[in-house]
Amino acid sequence: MAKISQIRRCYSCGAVLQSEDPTKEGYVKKETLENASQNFLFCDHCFELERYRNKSNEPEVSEDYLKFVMDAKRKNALLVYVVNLFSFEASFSLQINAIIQGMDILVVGNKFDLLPPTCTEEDTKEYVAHRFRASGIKLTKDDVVLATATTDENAKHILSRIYELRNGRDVYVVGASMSGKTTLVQSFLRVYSNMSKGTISTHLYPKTKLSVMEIPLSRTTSLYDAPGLSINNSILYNLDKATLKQIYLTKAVEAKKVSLEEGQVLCFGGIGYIQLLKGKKTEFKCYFHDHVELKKITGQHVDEKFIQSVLRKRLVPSLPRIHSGHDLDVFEITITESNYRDIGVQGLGWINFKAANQTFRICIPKGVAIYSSRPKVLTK
Ligand SMILES: Nc1nc2c(ncn2[C@@H]2O[C@H](COP(=O)(O)OP(=O)(O)OP(=O)(O)O)[C@@H](O)[C@H]2O)c(=O)[nH]1
Ligand SMILES: [Mg+2]
Repeated sequence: MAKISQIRRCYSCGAVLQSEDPTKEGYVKKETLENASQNFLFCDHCFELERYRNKSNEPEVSEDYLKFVMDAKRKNALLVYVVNLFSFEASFSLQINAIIQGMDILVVGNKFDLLPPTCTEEDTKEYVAHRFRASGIKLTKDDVVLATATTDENAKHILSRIYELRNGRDVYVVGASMSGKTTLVQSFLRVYSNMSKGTISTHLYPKTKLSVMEIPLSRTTSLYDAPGLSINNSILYNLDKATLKQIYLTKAVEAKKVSLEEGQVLCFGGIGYIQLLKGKKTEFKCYFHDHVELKKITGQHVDEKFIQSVLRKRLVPSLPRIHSGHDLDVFEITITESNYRDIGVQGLGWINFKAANQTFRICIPKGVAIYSSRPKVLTK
């Protein structure tokens, strides 16, 4: 009688897995191979590279942008750091944060209109300050102001805070691309057109290719608005124009409830998914654009089922550039505490749940960042 056994391959490099020779490709420890019940299995080499590349991707920083921020530091300028409240958690660059340590910073939490109306201003400011502290910048909620820059509602208040804090110094507006810096600066110009008698100009920032808008504040000082930090680790950067338009949030996000049992997968359209690898049935509140289809996949081989659904364009939106599991980054997160937590995908949205020692696996397009944080929207 013939005994047939399936030969398994490394999910990442595709090498046939073996436990005999650690010097040859596809080596994986015997016990890992024997005990692996999951669909994904990595050889030890890829396991180190992929799974423990647990540090989520940071945005790319250009030399020009570094120069812009270093100049702000050298001039002891006031930094106005604008974040997009819907998704900014993975937008920090350690390199930039190292430079801006110790500078005077006013954080503008912009796009407040995109958060659910239940979010209070005080809680949101505290959340933003906490995210800055988590990324190494010591701020309190008093260093944060909120804005909806598309209306002029808070422009006067923010501008007077800037004048108070700048104390005769230059002002540099920084933050990720699309966070609303230029919209904010334009709202300043509308509410207070006499910022200076000088002429507003757009020119290349010295020794860079950055096109900056310079607004004179006095005879010798200015406010500078440059194109922001790259969002190459955001899902928004990875979408074609039509899909981007489809899922780009323009009104307050609403929570949708979905629950997962162990092993089940929740797809964020054809963009990625989260799987409850280990843990009790968990209820999620999902904060995504209405057009991101939230669909469950159950049973075996969920990864293969996901890829097939994407290829057949059964999930909305479906990303054209996912052809196989190799186009996805895989992360695992175990949450040990027993509080409410968020897990988010940069630019796309987040889920909120009661943590109870669950382990999650998250698959998203290569290069996109994920994050885990305390809840942005508190459960009241
Ligand atoms: N819903 C909402 N949209 C906003 C808000 N502020 C800006 N936007 C939109 O966000 C997009 C980006 O705004 P910009 O002001 O160009 O962003 P930026 O930070 O200057 O971007 P870069 O110059 O690329 O770094 C635009 O479509 C704005 O209309 C806001 O408060 N709420
Ligand atoms: Mg701009």
